[in-house]
Amino acid sequence: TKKKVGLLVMAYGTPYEEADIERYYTHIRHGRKPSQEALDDLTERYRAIGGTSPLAEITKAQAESLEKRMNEVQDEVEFVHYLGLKHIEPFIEDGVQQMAADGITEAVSIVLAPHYSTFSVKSYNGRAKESAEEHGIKLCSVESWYDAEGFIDYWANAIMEEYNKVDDKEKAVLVVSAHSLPEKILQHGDPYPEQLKETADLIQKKTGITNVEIGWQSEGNTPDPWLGPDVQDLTRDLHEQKGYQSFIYAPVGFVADHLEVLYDNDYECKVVCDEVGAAYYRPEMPNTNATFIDTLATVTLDKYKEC
Ligand code: FEC
Repeated sequence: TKKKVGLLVMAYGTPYEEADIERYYTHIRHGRKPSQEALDDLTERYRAIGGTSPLAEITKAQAESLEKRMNEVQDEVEFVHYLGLKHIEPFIEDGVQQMAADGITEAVSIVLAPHYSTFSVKSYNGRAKESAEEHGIKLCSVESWYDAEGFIDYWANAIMEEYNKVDDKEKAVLVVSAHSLPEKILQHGDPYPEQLKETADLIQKKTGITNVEIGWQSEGNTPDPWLGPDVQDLTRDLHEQKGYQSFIYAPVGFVADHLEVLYDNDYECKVVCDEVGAAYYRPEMPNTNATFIDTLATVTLDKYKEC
């Protein structure tokens, strides 16, 4: 029988039902309860996309497909996946503990977010490493995959499907975005903005689209400054200054249909497009697309082999 190797698939997590929203939001806020107003606002946004987010199901399906693919493309070991979520159970620590309980001694991990930042991937990987050490599991972690060929191919194809619907291409613009983070990350040389720029450049090369802009979205409700321009402001400014009539939004910092895309892009950005009389387009998210999953499998296997 083949050796079993743990595949820790880490992702953000989402409330499973409305009653989970408060504790989830409190966890995101490092244990500080949100105000009633903030909680109501978030609950309304979940209601606007159907009550809860499809993210829980999609993350599960992505992890299962990744395990399947990693066992199809090699037959030296058997990868067994464990979910490890950042803000709700099964938490990262729960996933690692389960691995240990199942007798796993060696594992590889990947975060379902392409760009490295001290605020996101570093904290996922740090928690995973600490738990793995506690349980005596040897763990190797993927740090980023924002430039993986198949990832760029996925987005180039998905974007072209929308771009081809646009008649006047000179008046169309592609807005490539990721989740905003507090500007203070820049003081310590965080690679996050540079990695987003590289993803955008690679997509630009692959698609040949000339009007490409970088934007930031979904920023938090805190007093400190966040990375900008925000995608909504950017939409207004580009329409005013360059006369763009069609906006194609590629939220490449995310990999699934969830609140930050279904609300922040499909509702909030669309409102601005409607306001200025421009057309709104948003390519499909990667979810369990085969090219995308195959790319994650390649990146994760490469990490495992060099480990
Ligand atoms: O349930 C869903 O469908 C949405 C899940 C979701 C994803 C996601 C991804 C990222 N976030 C990142 C950073 C921050 C920072 C704050 C913050 C706040 C929230 C709130 C919700 C939320 N995030 Fe999130 N994020 C998702 C959901 N996020 C809900 C709280 C209400 C709100 O602000 O809208 C600010 C925390 C604070 O207040 O101090 C910072 C980053 C990503 C992309 C990388 C990743 O997926 O890990 C970075 C999905």
